Amino acid sequence: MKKLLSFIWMLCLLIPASAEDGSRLWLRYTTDGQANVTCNRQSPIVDAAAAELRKGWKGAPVALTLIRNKETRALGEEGFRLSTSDEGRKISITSAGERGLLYGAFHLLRLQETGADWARLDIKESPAYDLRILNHWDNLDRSVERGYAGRSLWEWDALPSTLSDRYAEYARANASIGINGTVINNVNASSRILSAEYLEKVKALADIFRPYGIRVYLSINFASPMQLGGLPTADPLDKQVIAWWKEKAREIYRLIPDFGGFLVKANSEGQPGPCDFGRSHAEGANMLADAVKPYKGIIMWRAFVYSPSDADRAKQAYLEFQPLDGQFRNNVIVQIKNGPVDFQPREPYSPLFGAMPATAQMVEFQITQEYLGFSYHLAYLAPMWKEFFNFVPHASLKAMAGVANIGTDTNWCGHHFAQSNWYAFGRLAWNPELSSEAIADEWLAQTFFNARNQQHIPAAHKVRQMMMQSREAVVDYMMPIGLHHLFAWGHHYGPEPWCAIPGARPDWLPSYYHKADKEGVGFDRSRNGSNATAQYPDSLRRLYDDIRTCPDEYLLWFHHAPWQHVMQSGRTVWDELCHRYDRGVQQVRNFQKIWAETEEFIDAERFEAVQSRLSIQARDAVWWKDACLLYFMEYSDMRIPYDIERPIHRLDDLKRVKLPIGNHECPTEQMLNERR
Ligand code: GCW
Repeated sequence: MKKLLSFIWMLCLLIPASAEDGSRLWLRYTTDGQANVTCNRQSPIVDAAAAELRKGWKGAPVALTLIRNKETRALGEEGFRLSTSDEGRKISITSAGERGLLYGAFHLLRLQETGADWARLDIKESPAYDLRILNHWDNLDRSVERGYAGRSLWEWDALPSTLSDRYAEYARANASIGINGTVINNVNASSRILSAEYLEKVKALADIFRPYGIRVYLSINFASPMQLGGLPTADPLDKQVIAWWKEKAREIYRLIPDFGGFLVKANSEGQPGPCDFGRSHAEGANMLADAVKPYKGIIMWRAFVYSPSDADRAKQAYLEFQPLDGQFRNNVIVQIKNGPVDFQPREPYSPLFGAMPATAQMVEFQITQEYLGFSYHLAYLAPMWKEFFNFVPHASLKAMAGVANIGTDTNWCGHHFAQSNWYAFGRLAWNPELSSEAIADEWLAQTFFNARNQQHIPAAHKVRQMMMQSREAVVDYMMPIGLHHLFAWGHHYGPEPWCAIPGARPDWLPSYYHKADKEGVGFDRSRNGSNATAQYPDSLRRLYDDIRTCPDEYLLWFHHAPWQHVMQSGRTVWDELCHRYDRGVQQVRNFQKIWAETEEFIDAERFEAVQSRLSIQARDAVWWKDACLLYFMEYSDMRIPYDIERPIHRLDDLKRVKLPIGNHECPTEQMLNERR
């Protein structure tokens, strides 16, 4: 028996303390828990801050001080001052609010992990936005719309009595990057979420998230008064409907006093909304806003609306919402996707931003890679979001939302590098002025490399470069120079520019967007076409309207360009397409090489996981290139330039490829391997 016990003990010593499976995200620090941390206040949030420092801080004693003076008040409840004195032998974090101390603690740990020197620090930070929020498209059956990382984290059947450890881990990870709100259910919402049974479950989650400074919000179904309350109508001006929502708000706030409010997708893609009753979006939003107002709740009302009847989908959100400017209550924020169509690899910004000066607006980014290779492709999205801020000043917005890429996968996001997008979203919502490079460096130092190890630095540098090029590479091999929505019917993973389904909604087919014919390719949105350019401020309108001045990246978004048209690059449209598709493929090949070089610095488990996804990505890039070039060649009737890699597929074969997945499913690796 003794022998057996000592054998088991030996085995335990051999097994590493924690597998390198990505489950620790960017929070990989460990110490002996001896850090000297003092606080002048105790509360669940301050305790969480102190616990975090005890878990990971290796330096001098830290004093967390909650204090309301002129300085801390100016930084706000979530801001903090982090300073050192006595040559770094004393560290102080002060804030007017408990959450400020929490964010200060995480900031200090980040400095440690990224190799900063804390001998002489004096940092003041406060977030750019009061609301930095994730949107989960999680259904109550635990499927996740556009989720590629397993199932929903929320174990609805087990809640509220059984609480997964991952709930607190999730909240902690969010707090570490400053996220302070979460909408936990899909915008295509089931009205059941508002039932008494489910609200108890929501309350259980809210209680776990609260010590990490995170508030819970819910997506609601506008027809809930009918579906759940049995009323004959959901008309926002109906007295009974108004009373129903008021009572519902009261019920929610009784359970969750700091409940954040509602997110609403109305009259969009078949969801019910005020327009069903002849009311406007503003009337619908305002009715809900009044219901949550007494509790300081807010309404995030989505502007993602389009119908098959109108000419140009890219114009519709603006046409519907711009005339409503000034009609919304002041606790309503209109939530707008970054681009006018739908989270494509590249879109111009949505012209609705800035067009409603009397209305609060917020941007919705998509962290989950619905249109950028799911969790199979490495695409670091910070550069895409920064590109948006080149056009829309961040100060003109009220808040930032991101559609989450989180699920039950051990590494949370499916792809180890997809974690960087969750991370980057949080960091940018805190400070949109951070550069994409700086965020990538931070994330890499905390996740993969050791910032204090000189040998790691060149490898980290190359991987950062790879991240920086990755989104552009996806644009190149999927949809360069303004092409968009060339995706397969039924899912958004692979290419199907030829897709033709008899009777399908035209705006759900690729040809609606690319309009390839013998003359050329692209959607004419100039004044000769749909005139979507007129929705932009004058200087941009002029730039985009003229095919000679329209930037190459947006050319086929705004113009139906002749195949022979010479672009700003000096190449014809056809040649440029060929070059971009090829460049995308070559870049992914290069990513594989860069990654191979990191092998000696990275644990085998994560190294191999990333390597295997990069090889899928490389094959997918060729799939995209061959499919699109061979298809468009039938119209251009031109040759693929000789310096470009030849296609390895035949168009007929590619047309037969069908991934056996439903609209909201993620292919397995096996499916992708067998596809060819
Ligand atoms: O992009 C589309 C997605 C839908 C999504 C919708 C939306 C939640 O394909 O899955 O539904 O956008 O944003 O409402």
